[in-house]
Amino acid sequence: MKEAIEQVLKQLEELSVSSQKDVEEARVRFLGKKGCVTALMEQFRTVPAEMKREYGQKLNELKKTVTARIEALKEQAEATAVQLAPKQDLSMPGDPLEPGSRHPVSIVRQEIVDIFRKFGYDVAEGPEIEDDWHVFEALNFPPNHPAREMQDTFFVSTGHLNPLLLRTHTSSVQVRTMESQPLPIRVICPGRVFRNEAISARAHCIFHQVEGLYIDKDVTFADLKQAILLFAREMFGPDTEIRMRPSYFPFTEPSAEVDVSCNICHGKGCNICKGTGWLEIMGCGMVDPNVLEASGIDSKQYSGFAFGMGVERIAMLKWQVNDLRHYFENDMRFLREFTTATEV
Ligand code: 2U9
Repeated sequence: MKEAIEQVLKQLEELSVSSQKDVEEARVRFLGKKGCVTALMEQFRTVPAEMKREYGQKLNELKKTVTARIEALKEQAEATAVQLAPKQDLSMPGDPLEPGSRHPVSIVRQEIVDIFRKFGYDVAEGPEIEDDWHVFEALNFPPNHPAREMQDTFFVSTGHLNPLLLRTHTSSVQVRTMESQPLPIRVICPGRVFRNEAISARAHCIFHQVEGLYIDKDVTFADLKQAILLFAREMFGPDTEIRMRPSYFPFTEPSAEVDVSCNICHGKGCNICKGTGWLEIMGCGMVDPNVLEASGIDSKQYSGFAFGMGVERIAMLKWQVNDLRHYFENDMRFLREFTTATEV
């Protein structure tokens, strides 16, 4: 066995390889399943017990030496291969970069924000992770309102006195504005909101809202109607009409749902407006006095209106998209439809 080990070392010394292929062949010859080092390892079983220690050490050393030499040869061959590789042609044109485009939800949110900025509204943003006060309590939600349940709202932490949750509407930003800004207030709050809903063509657990709030002395429902009519005409065209239907929200009284006249069939009835001639676009109302008082505003002196709309819903109406999920899947075939020269 001693001679056999020396024989292998001699072969290793004489080894002269240059290409990566040669190195691989040498590796197989020495260390492969049928290689000479592997064969010696197998022979080790037949070595008499009293010599096992000495030969065991020698064989281990041999394997280490061979492995190190093969590794070194491999590195050398790789370096040579790189040197010999044809040089890159630096004058070649680069890979084309496909310009990105704005997401349709972002385009519509910006359009809504721009319209209200033109009317003199400020824009405010706030945290997506909120506390119970800013999302529910300050907005006059009764203690047992279903939105406060785990099934409807995502709670981040429930263990302590002031649980944190993902905001279910951007109204929390208006609450923060009322708490920190001087009156009068005229603000819109765009942002992402979260609700524990099953995902379908008409609902998603994440979506975007733009909400607005106007508080001053003598603000009336007539002011609200006029602001929304002007917004609807900017957004959907100058011939647009609106109608309001009574509704209920904990934070406004009275409350209403707003429809715009269908800009597809102009009131004749089509499958977009389901034959009614009207499309629902938002909710609104006069801010409940309890909500003003909760943020320290004197409801005897001040009044206000508020409104809220889902950005995806407006975008669906604008582009006649029939499934909300398209806005979240980032399928390039869908997103490319919104690549226009002005939006890039
Ligand atoms: C404060 C006071 C009142 C915001 C309002 C609505 C009506 C409304 C929905 C539209 C579709 C939410 O995205 S949606 O599901 N919103 O109908 N939102 S009034 O009222 C407020 C907000 C803040 C301090």
